[in-house]
Amino acid sequence: VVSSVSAQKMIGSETDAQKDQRMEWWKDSRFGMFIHWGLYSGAARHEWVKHNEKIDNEGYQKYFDQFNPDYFDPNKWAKSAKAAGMRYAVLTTKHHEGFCLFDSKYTDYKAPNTKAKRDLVREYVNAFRAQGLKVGFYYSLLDWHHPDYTIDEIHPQSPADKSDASYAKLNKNRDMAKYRQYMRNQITELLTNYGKIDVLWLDFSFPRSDGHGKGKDEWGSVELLKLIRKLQPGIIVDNRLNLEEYKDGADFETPEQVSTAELAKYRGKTWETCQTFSGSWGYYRDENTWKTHRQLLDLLITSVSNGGNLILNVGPTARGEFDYRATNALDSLAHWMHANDQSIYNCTFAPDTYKVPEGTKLTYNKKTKKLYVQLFDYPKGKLILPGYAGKIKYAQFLNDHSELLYKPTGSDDLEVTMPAKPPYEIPVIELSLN
Ligand code: JFZ
Repeated sequence: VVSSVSAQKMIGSETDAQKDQRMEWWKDSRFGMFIHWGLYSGAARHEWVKHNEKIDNEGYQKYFDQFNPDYFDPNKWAKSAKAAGMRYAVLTTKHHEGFCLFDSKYTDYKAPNTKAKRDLVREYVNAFRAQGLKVGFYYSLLDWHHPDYTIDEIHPQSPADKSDASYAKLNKNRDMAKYRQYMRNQITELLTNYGKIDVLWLDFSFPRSDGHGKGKDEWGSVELLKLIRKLQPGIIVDNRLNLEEYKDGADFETPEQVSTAELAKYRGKTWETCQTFSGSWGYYRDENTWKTHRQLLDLLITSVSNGGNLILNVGPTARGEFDYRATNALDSLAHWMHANDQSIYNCTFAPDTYKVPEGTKLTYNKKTKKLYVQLFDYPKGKLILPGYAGKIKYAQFLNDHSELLYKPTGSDDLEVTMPAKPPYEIPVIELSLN
Protein backbone atom coordinates (compact mmCIF):
# COMPACT_ATOMS: atom_id res chain seq x y z
CA VAL A 1 0.00 0.00 0.00
CA VAL A 2 1.50 3.35 -0.98
CA SER A 3 -1.32 5.60 0.18
CA SER A 4 1.07 8.04 1.88
CA VAL A 5 2.52 9.04 -1.47
CA SER A 6 -0.11 11.59 -2.56
CA ALA A 7 1.21 13.83 -5.32
CA GLN A 8 4.78 12.57 -5.66
CA LYS A 9 5.76 10.18 -8.42
CA MET A 10 7.04 6.69 -7.61
CA ILE A 11 9.32 4.35 -9.55
CA GLY A 12 8.64 1.21 -7.50
CA SER A 13 5.95 0.32 -4.98
CA GLU A 14 7.73 -0.07 -1.67
CA THR A 15 6.01 0.96 1.56
CA ASP A 16 7.74 3.18 4.13
CA ALA A 17 7.97 0.21 6.52
CA GLN A 18 9.66 -1.93 3.85
CA LYS A 19 12.11 0.84 3.13
CA ASP A 20 12.94 1.24 6.84
CA GLN A 21 13.71 -2.45 7.01
CA ARG A 22 15.88 -2.37 3.89
CA MET A 23 17.85 0.60 5.26
CA GLU A 24 18.24 -0.70 8.81
CA TRP A 25 21.80 -2.15 8.62
CA TRP A 26 23.01 0.98 6.85
CA LYS A 27 21.61 3.39 9.45
CA ASP A 28 22.94 1.28 12.32
CA SER A 29 26.43 1.08 10.78
CA ARG A 30 27.13 4.81 10.71
CA PHE A 31 30.71 4.51 9.43
CA GLY A 32 31.98 3.33 6.06
CA MET A 33 35.04 3.44 3.84
CA PHE A 34 35.04 5.04 0.40
CA ILE A 35 37.83 3.89 -1.91
CA HIS A 36 38.78 5.92 -4.99
CA TRP A 37 41.23 3.94 -7.06
CA GLY A 38 41.92 4.02 -10.77
CA LEU A 39 44.52 5.02 -13.36
CA TYR A 40 44.57 8.54 -11.87
CA SER A 41 46.30 7.08 -8.81
CA GLY A 42 49.42 6.87 -10.97
CA ALA A 43 49.25 10.52 -11.98
CA ALA A 44 48.86 11.14 -8.23
CA ARG A 45 47.45 14.62 -8.73
CA HIS A 46 43.66 14.35 -8.42
CA GLU A 47 41.11 11.93 -9.88
CA TRP A 48 39.97 14.75 -12.17
CA VAL A 49 43.47 15.09 -13.69
CA LYS A 50 42.20 14.12 -17.17
CA HIS A 51 39.71 16.96 -17.03
CA ASN A 52 41.87 19.48 -15.19
CA GLU A 53 44.73 19.15 -17.66
CA LYS A 54 42.51 18.53 -20.72
CA ILE A 55 44.21 15.23 -21.53
CA ASP A 56 42.77 13.23 -24.42
CA ASN A 57 42.56 9.42 -24.57
CA GLU A 58 45.90 9.17 -26.32
CA GLY A 59 47.63 11.36 -23.76
CA TYR A 60 46.08 9.38 -20.92
CA GLN A 61 47.18 6.01 -22.31
CA LYS A 62 50.48 6.09 -20.41
CA TYR A 63 48.60 5.61 -17.13
CA PHE A 64 46.97 2.46 -18.48
CA ASP A 65 50.29 1.12 -19.79
CA GLN A 66 52.04 1.91 -16.53
CA PHE A 67 49.34 0.54 -14.17
CA ASN A 68 50.93 -2.27 -12.14
CA PRO A 69 49.48 -2.60 -8.62
CA ASP A 70 52.02 -5.07 -7.30
CA TYR A 71 51.05 -4.47 -3.65
CA PHE A 72 47.30 -4.78 -4.16
CA ASP A 73 45.97 -6.89 -1.30
CA PRO A 74 42.34 -6.09 -0.53
CA ASN A 75 42.53 -8.30 2.57
CA LYS A 76 44.78 -5.62 4.05
CA TRP A 77 42.34 -2.90 3.04
CA ALA A 78 39.44 -4.81 4.54
CA LYS A 79 41.27 -5.51 7.80
CA SER A 80 42.19 -1.89 8.18
CA ALA A 81 38.60 -0.76 7.49
CA LYS A 82 37.28 -3.30 9.96
CA ALA A 83 39.80 -2.27 12.64
CA ALA A 84 38.85 1.39 12.18
CA GLY A 85 35.26 0.41 12.98
CA MET A 86 33.94 0.85 9.46
CA ARG A 87 31.08 -1.47 8.63
CA TYR A 88 30.77 -1.06 4.89
CA ALA A 89 32.83 0.01 1.92
CA VAL A 90 32.26 1.51 -1.50
CA LEU A 91 34.86 1.08 -4.26
CA THR A 92 35.09 2.97 -7.56
CA THR A 93 34.46 0.20 -10.09
CA LYS A 94 34.72 2.92 -12.77
CA HIS A 95 35.37 6.63 -12.20
CA HIS A 96 34.93 9.51 -14.67
CA GLU A 97 38.10 8.47 -16.55
CA GLY A 98 36.15 5.40 -17.77
CA PHE A 99 38.69 2.76 -16.71
CA CYS A 100 37.07 -0.35 -15.21
CA LEU A 101 38.61 -2.19 -12.28
CA PHE A 102 36.36 -5.15 -13.11
CA ASP A 103 36.23 -7.60 -15.98
CA SER A 104 33.58 -6.33 -18.37
CA LYS A 105 32.53 -7.92 -21.66
CA TYR A 106 31.70 -4.48 -23.03
CA THR A 107 35.11 -2.79 -22.95
CA ASP A 108 38.82 -3.46 -23.30
CA TYR A 109 39.57 -0.53 -21.04
CA LYS A 110 39.79 -2.64 -17.89
CA ALA A 111 42.15 -4.00 -15.25
CA PRO A 112 42.43 -7.52 -16.73
CA ASN A 113 44.12 -5.93 -19.77
CA THR A 114 46.73 -4.12 -17.68
CA LYS A 115 49.72 -5.57 -15.87
CA ALA A 116 47.30 -6.41 -13.04
CA LYS A 117 45.86 -9.09 -15.38
CA ARG A 118 42.79 -9.72 -13.24
CA ASP A 119 39.41 -8.57 -12.01
CA LEU A 120 40.27 -6.35 -9.02
CA VAL A 121 36.63 -5.80 -8.06
CA ARG A 122 36.13 -9.51 -7.49
CA GLU A 123 39.05 -9.63 -5.06
CA TYR A 124 37.76 -6.55 -3.25
CA VAL A 125 34.30 -8.08 -2.86
CA ASN A 126 35.67 -11.35 -1.52
CA ALA A 127 38.06 -9.68 0.92
CA PHE A 128 35.57 -7.23 2.41
CA ARG A 129 32.88 -9.86 2.70
CA ALA A 130 35.33 -12.15 4.47
CA GLN A 131 35.79 -9.44 7.13
CA GLY A 132 32.02 -9.23 7.58
CA LEU A 133 31.74 -5.82 5.93
CA LYS A 134 28.93 -4.79 3.61
CA VAL A 135 30.07 -4.25 0.05
CA GLY A 136 29.25 -1.32 -2.22
CA PHE A 137 30.06 -0.20 -5.75
CA TYR A 138 30.62 3.34 -6.98
CA TYR A 139 29.93 3.65 -10.71
CA SER A 140 30.50 6.89 -12.59
CA LEU A 141 27.70 7.99 -14.90
CA LEU A 142 30.25 10.29 -16.53
CA ASP A 143 32.72 8.61 -18.86
CA TRP A 144 35.53 10.61 -20.38
CA HIS A 145 36.83 7.67 -22.41
CA HIS A 146 33.79 6.08 -24.08
CA PRO A 147 33.49 6.93 -27.81
CA ASP A 148 29.71 7.40 -27.64
CA TYR A 149 29.66 9.62 -24.57
CA THR A 150 28.83 13.09 -25.83
CA ILE A 151 31.15 15.97 -25.09
CA ASP A 152 29.51 18.32 -22.61
CA GLU A 153 30.45 21.32 -20.53
CA ILE A 154 32.63 19.36 -18.08
CA HIS A 155 34.26 16.97 -20.52
CA PRO A 156 38.07 17.24 -20.90
CA GLN A 157 37.50 18.07 -24.60
CA SER A 158 34.79 20.63 -23.95
CA PRO A 159 35.12 23.28 -26.71
CA ALA A 160 36.26 26.86 -26.09
CA ASP A 161 33.52 28.02 -28.45
CA LYS A 162 30.29 27.32 -26.51
CA SER A 163 27.91 27.53 -29.47
CA ASP A 164 25.50 24.66 -30.15
CA ALA A 165 27.10 24.30 -33.57
CA SER A 166 30.54 23.70 -32.13
CA TYR A 167 29.18 21.00 -29.78
CA ALA A 168 27.21 19.45 -32.64
CA LYS A 169 30.36 19.19 -34.72
CA LEU A 170 32.30 17.48 -31.93
CA ASN A 171 29.45 15.08 -31.21
CA LYS A 172 28.39 14.09 -34.71
CA ASN A 173 29.71 10.54 -34.32
CA ARG A 174 28.73 10.12 -30.66
CA ASP A 175 25.47 8.49 -29.59
CA MET A 176 24.24 8.69 -25.99
CA ALA A 177 21.64 5.96 -26.65
CA LYS A 178 24.53 3.57 -27.20
CA TYR A 179 26.29 4.85 -24.10
CA ARG A 180 23.11 4.35 -22.02
CA GLN A 181 23.03 0.75 -23.21
CA TYR A 182 26.72 0.38 -22.24
CA MET A 183 25.90 1.58 -18.71
CA ARG A 184 22.94 -0.77 -18.40
CA ASN A 185 25.14 -3.63 -19.58
CA GLN A 186 27.91 -2.86 -17.12
CA ILE A 187 25.56 -2.30 -14.20
CA THR A 188 23.96 -5.62 -15.05
CA GLU A 189 27.40 -7.24 -14.90
CA LEU A 190 28.22 -5.58 -11.58
CA LEU A 191 24.89 -6.53 -10.03
CA THR A 192 24.86 -10.08 -11.39
CA ASN A 193 28.39 -11.44 -11.24
CA TYR A 194 29.45 -10.60 -7.68
CA GLY A 195 26.68 -11.89 -5.43
CA LYS A 196 24.72 -9.63 -3.13
CA ILE A 197 25.77 -5.98 -3.45
CA ASP A 198 24.71 -3.77 -0.58
CA VAL A 199 25.21 -0.22 -1.90
CA LEU A 200 25.31 1.39 -5.35
CA TRP A 201 26.79 4.88 -5.49
CA LEU A 202 26.08 6.42 -8.89
CA ASP A 203 27.83 9.69 -9.66
CA PHE A 204 26.59 12.27 -10.78
CA SER A 205 24.14 14.63 -12.54
CA PHE A 206 24.71 18.16 -13.83
CA PRO A 207 21.64 19.16 -15.85
CA ARG A 208 22.00 22.48 -17.69
CA SER A 209 19.44 24.65 -19.43
CA ASP A 210 21.73 25.08 -22.46
CA GLY A 211 21.61 21.30 -23.05
CA HIS A 212 25.33 20.76 -22.51
CA GLY A 213 24.98 19.11 -19.12
CA LYS A 214 23.56 15.71 -18.19
CA GLY A 215 20.70 14.57 -16.01
CA LYS A 216 17.92 12.00 -15.83
CA ASP A 217 17.12 12.03 -19.56
CA GLU A 218 20.72 11.68 -20.69
CA TRP A 219 21.42 8.88 -18.16
CA GLY A 220 18.06 7.17 -18.63
CA SER A 221 17.81 7.33 -14.84
CA VAL A 222 14.29 5.97 -14.39
CA GLU A 223 15.01 2.90 -16.48
CA LEU A 224 18.40 2.46 -14.80
CA LEU A 225 16.93 2.55 -11.31
CA LYS A 226 14.21 0.05 -12.28
CA LEU A 227 16.89 -2.29 -13.59
CA ILE A 228 18.93 -1.91 -10.40
CA ARG A 229 15.95 -2.64 -8.14
CA LYS A 230 15.06 -5.68 -10.22
CA LEU A 231 18.60 -7.13 -10.12
CA GLN A 232 19.26 -6.38 -6.42
CA PRO A 233 16.01 -5.70 -4.52
CA GLY A 234 17.84 -5.10 -1.22
CA ILE A 235 20.39 -2.61 -2.57
CA ILE A 236 20.74 0.96 -1.26
CA VAL A 237 21.19 3.69 -3.90
CA ASP A 238 22.43 7.28 -3.52
CA ASN A 239 20.69 10.42 -4.81
CA ARG A 240 22.82 11.54 -7.75
CA LEU A 241 20.60 10.29 -10.58
CA ASN A 242 18.66 13.58 -10.81
CA LEU A 243 15.40 11.91 -9.72
CA GLU A 244 14.45 14.46 -7.06
CA GLU A 245 10.83 14.57 -8.21
CA TYR A 246 10.40 10.87 -7.37
CA LYS A 247 9.62 9.85 -3.80
CA ASP A 248 11.72 6.69 -4.19
CA GLY A 249 14.27 8.15 -6.61
CA ALA A 250 17.02 7.79 -3.99
CA ASP A 251 17.64 6.16 -0.63
CA PHE A 252 20.00 8.70 0.87
CA GLU A 253 21.38 12.20 0.46
CA THR A 254 25.10 12.76 -0.09
CA PRO A 255 26.39 16.01 1.44
CA GLU A 256 29.92 16.12 0.08
CA GLN A 257 32.92 17.59 1.89
CA VAL A 258 30.66 19.85 3.97
CA SER A 259 31.76 21.30 7.32
CA THR A 260 30.59 19.86 10.65
CA ALA A 261 28.54 23.05 11.20
CA GLU A 262 26.48 22.33 8.07
CA LEU A 263 25.56 18.79 9.10
CA ALA A 264 22.91 19.97 11.59
CA LYS A 265 20.54 20.88 8.78
CA TYR A 266 20.32 17.25 7.62
CA ARG A 267 18.72 16.10 10.91
CA GLY A 268 15.67 13.96 10.28
CA LYS A 269 16.74 13.06 6.73
CA THR A 270 18.51 9.90 5.59
CA TRP A 271 22.05 10.87 4.69
CA GLU A 272 25.72 10.01 4.44
CA THR A 273 28.40 12.68 4.29
CA CYS A 274 31.38 11.71 2.15
CA GLN A 275 34.70 13.15 3.22
CA THR A 276 38.35 12.94 2.23
CA PHE A 277 41.52 12.82 4.30
CA SER A 278 43.22 15.59 2.37
CA GLY A 279 40.89 17.15 -0.22
CA SER A 280 41.04 15.01 -3.35
CA TRP A 281 39.51 11.53 -3.61
CA GLY A 282 42.14 9.88 -5.73
CA TYR A 283 45.66 9.53 -4.30
CA TYR A 284 47.33 12.95 -4.43
CA ARG A 285 50.96 12.67 -3.45
CA ASP A 286 51.68 16.35 -2.88
CA GLU A 287 48.53 17.38 -1.05
CA ASN A 288 49.55 18.75 2.35
CA THR A 289 46.15 19.45 3.82
CA TRP A 290 45.56 16.27 5.78
CA LYS A 291 42.86 16.42 8.46
CA THR A 292 43.98 15.77 12.03
CA HIS A 293 42.76 12.87 14.14
CA ARG A 294 40.57 15.31 16.05
CA GLN A 295 39.01 16.68 12.85
CA LEU A 296 38.23 13.18 11.62
CA LEU A 297 36.64 12.22 14.93
CA ASP A 298 34.66 15.44 14.88
CA LEU A 299 33.26 14.51 11.46
CA LEU A 300 32.27 11.06 12.66
CA ILE A 301 30.71 12.16 15.93
CA THR A 302 28.96 15.18 14.43
CA SER A 303 27.48 12.96 11.72
CA VAL A 304 26.06 10.52 14.26
CA SER A 305 24.89 13.30 16.59
CA ASN A 306 22.83 14.60 13.67
CA GLY A 307 21.48 11.21 12.64
CA GLY A 308 23.70 10.49 9.62
CA ASN A 309 26.56 8.34 8.33
CA LEU A 310 30.16 9.20 7.54
CA ILE A 311 31.89 7.54 4.59
CA LEU A 312 35.57 8.39 4.83
CA ASN A 313 37.66 8.09 1.69
CA VAL A 314 41.01 6.45 1.10
CA GLY A 315 42.85 6.90 -2.19
CA PRO A 316 45.20 3.92 -2.52
CA THR A 317 48.48 4.44 -4.38
CA ALA A 318 49.10 3.10 -7.88
CA ARG A 319 50.88 0.16 -6.25
CA GLY A 320 47.58 -0.69 -4.60
CA GLU A 321 48.20 0.14 -0.96
CA PHE A 322 47.16 2.78 1.54
CA ASP A 323 50.04 5.20 2.01
CA TYR A 324 51.45 5.81 5.49
CA ARG A 325 49.38 8.97 6.07
CA ALA A 326 46.13 7.11 5.45
CA THR A 327 47.33 4.13 7.46
CA ASN A 328 48.26 6.30 10.46
CA ALA A 329 44.92 8.11 10.36
CA LEU A 330 43.02 4.82 10.21
CA ASP A 331 45.10 3.36 13.06
CA SER A 332 44.24 6.33 15.29
CA LEU A 333 40.56 5.92 14.48
CA ALA A 334 40.86 2.21 15.27
CA HIS A 335 42.10 3.02 18.80
CA TRP A 336 39.28 5.45 19.44
CA MET A 337 36.63 3.16 18.01
CA HIS A 338 37.89 0.19 20.02
CA ALA A 339 37.16 2.16 23.18
CA ASN A 340 34.12 4.15 22.10
CA ASP A 341 32.28 2.52 19.21
CA GLN A 342 29.15 1.91 21.29
CA SER A 343 28.56 5.66 21.12
CA ILE A 344 28.54 5.40 17.30
CA TYR A 345 26.77 2.20 16.17
CA ASN A 346 22.97 2.21 16.36
CA CYS A 347 23.10 5.80 17.59
CA THR A 348 21.45 9.01 16.47
CA PHE A 349 20.69 12.47 17.82
CA ALA A 350 19.44 12.77 21.40
CA PRO A 351 15.83 13.67 22.23
CA ASP A 352 15.36 17.44 22.70
CA THR A 353 14.70 16.95 26.43
CA TYR A 354 18.45 16.44 26.90
CA LYS A 355 20.28 19.73 26.60
CA VAL A 356 23.78 19.61 25.15
CA PRO A 357 26.33 20.26 27.94
CA GLU A 358 28.90 22.92 27.11
CA GLY A 359 31.83 21.77 24.96
CA THR A 360 30.22 18.41 24.15
CA LYS A 361 28.16 16.61 21.52
CA LEU A 362 25.49 14.03 22.25
CA THR A 363 24.72 10.70 20.64
CA TYR A 364 21.91 8.43 21.73
CA ASN A 365 20.97 4.77 21.47
CA LYS A 366 17.17 4.44 21.47
CA LYS A 367 17.15 0.70 22.11
CA THR A 368 19.48 0.62 25.13
CA LYS A 369 18.45 4.09 26.39
CA LYS A 370 22.04 5.20 26.74
CA LEU A 371 23.07 8.78 26.21
CA TYR A 372 26.67 9.45 25.18
CA VAL A 373 28.41 12.71 26.00
CA GLN A 374 31.37 13.27 23.68
CA LEU A 375 33.81 15.56 25.46
CA PHE A 376 35.34 17.82 22.82
CA ASP A 377 36.47 20.49 25.30
CA TYR A 378 37.58 18.59 28.35
CA PRO A 379 35.91 20.17 31.43
CA LYS A 380 37.98 21.54 34.30
CA GLY A 381 37.14 19.64 37.49
CA LYS A 382 33.43 19.27 36.89
CA LEU A 383 30.91 18.88 34.10
CA ILE A 384 27.45 20.41 34.42
CA LEU A 385 24.61 18.36 32.95
CA PRO A 386 21.94 21.05 32.53
CA GLY A 387 18.46 19.94 33.60
CA TYR A 388 19.49 16.29 34.02
CA ALA A 389 18.40 15.92 37.69
CA GLY A 390 16.28 12.78 38.07
CA LYS A 391 16.97 11.67 34.51
CA ILE A 392 19.96 9.35 34.93
CA LYS A 393 20.87 6.38 37.09
CA TYR A 394 24.56 5.75 36.36
CA ALA A 395 27.52 7.50 34.74
CA GLN A 396 30.78 6.00 33.52
CA PHE A 397 33.55 6.57 31.00
CA LEU A 398 32.98 4.36 28.00
CA ASN A 399 36.66 3.63 27.30
CA ASP A 400 37.31 1.82 30.62
CA HIS A 401 33.87 1.59 32.30
CA SER A 402 35.15 3.56 35.28
CA GLU A 403 32.45 5.13 37.41
CA LEU A 404 31.92 8.88 37.40
CA LEU A 405 30.38 10.33 40.56
CA TYR A 406 27.74 13.04 40.28
CA LYS A 407 25.47 15.06 42.55
CA PRO A 408 22.58 17.49 42.23
CA THR A 409 23.52 21.15 42.38
CA GLY A 410 20.34 22.36 44.08
CA SER A 411 18.70 23.39 40.81
CA ASP A 412 17.72 20.94 38.02
CA ASP A 413 21.34 20.40 37.08
CA LEU A 414 23.73 17.58 37.89
CA GLU A 415 27.43 18.05 38.49
CA VAL A 416 29.82 15.29 37.44
CA THR A 417 33.21 15.17 39.16
CA MET A 418 35.85 14.84 36.45
CA PRO A 419 39.43 13.55 36.72
CA ALA A 420 42.01 16.28 36.24
CA LYS A 421 43.29 14.83 32.99
CA PRO A 422 41.28 13.32 30.16
CA PRO A 423 41.70 9.53 30.04
CA TYR A 424 41.43 9.56 26.24
CA GLU A 425 41.38 11.91 23.28
CA ILE A 426 37.75 13.01 23.08
CA PRO A 427 36.60 10.72 25.89
CA VAL A 428 32.98 9.65 26.07
CA ILE A 429 30.69 9.51 29.10
CA GLU A 430 27.97 6.91 29.01
CA LEU A 431 24.82 7.90 30.90
CA SER A 432 22.25 5.23 31.71
CA LEU A 433 18.86 6.93 31.51
CA ASN A 434 15.96 6.35 33.88
C1 JFZ B 1 32.01 13.57 -7.43
C2 JFZ B 1 33.22 13.20 -8.25
O1 JFZ B 1 33.36 14.10 -9.31
C3 JFZ B 1 34.44 13.18 -7.38
O2 JFZ B 1 35.58 12.83 -8.14
C4 JFZ B 1 34.23 12.16 -6.28
O3 JFZ B 1 34.05 10.88 -6.84
C5 JFZ B 1 33.02 12.56 -5.46
C6 JFZ B 1 32.66 11.55 -4.41
O4 JFZ B 1 31.88 12.75 -6.30
O5 JFZ B 1 32.05 14.94 -7.16
C7 JFZ B 1 30.91 15.64 -6.95
C8 JFZ B 1 29.68 15.22 -7.36
C9 JFZ B 1 28.55 15.97 -7.05
C10 JFZ B 1 28.68 17.14 -6.34
C11 JFZ B 1 29.92 17.57 -5.93
C12 JFZ B 1 31.03 16.82 -6.27
N1 JFZ B 1 27.56 17.87 -6.01
O6 JFZ B 1 26.41 17.49 -6.37
O7 JFZ B 1 27.69 18.89 -5.31
